[in-house]
Amino acid sequence: MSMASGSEPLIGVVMGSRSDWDTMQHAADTLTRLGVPHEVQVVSAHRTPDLLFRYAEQAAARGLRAIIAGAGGAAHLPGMLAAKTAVPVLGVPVQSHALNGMDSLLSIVQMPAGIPVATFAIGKAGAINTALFAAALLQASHPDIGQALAEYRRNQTQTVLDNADPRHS
Ligand code: RP5
Repeated sequence: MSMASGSEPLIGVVMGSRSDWDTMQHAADTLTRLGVPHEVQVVSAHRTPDLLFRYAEQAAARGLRAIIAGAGGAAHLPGMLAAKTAVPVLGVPVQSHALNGMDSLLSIVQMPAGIPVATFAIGKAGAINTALFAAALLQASHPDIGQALAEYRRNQTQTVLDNADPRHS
């Protein structure tokens, strides 16, 4: 497991395969940019089910406040984590080759009533937004993260305003 941004992790970033990292690195990078302590690990619902159960069972006691989980295809990781922990799970549908991520999206979003997974957009946009959402969840208890989030949004707005003419780069 790899740690980032200093102190004990508040957010877990997990993914079903190393092949998901191209997408999930955007969640981790955004958390780093916002100064959110997090960890990163491959946890596969199908290939390492016992690890998945352990990860979910220990998440709350280890101090995780949310788990960002990305998976593609038969994307059971977010739902199974949510089934085993009350720590909020934010799901990222990874864009699959065969079905372009529609399979991932539907696997993650169509949870039965009683076991929620907050499901985000397919791919990079979803990965970034899970990190921003996690930061928003943390800001009440961590004002520094709230300030970083506000600055992120200010910068984003300014970038658009500074580049309003699409004919010029
Ligand atoms: C899922 O299967 C993973 O989340 C990944 O998106 C997909 C393919 O995995 P690999 O065959 O690339 O390891 O479990």
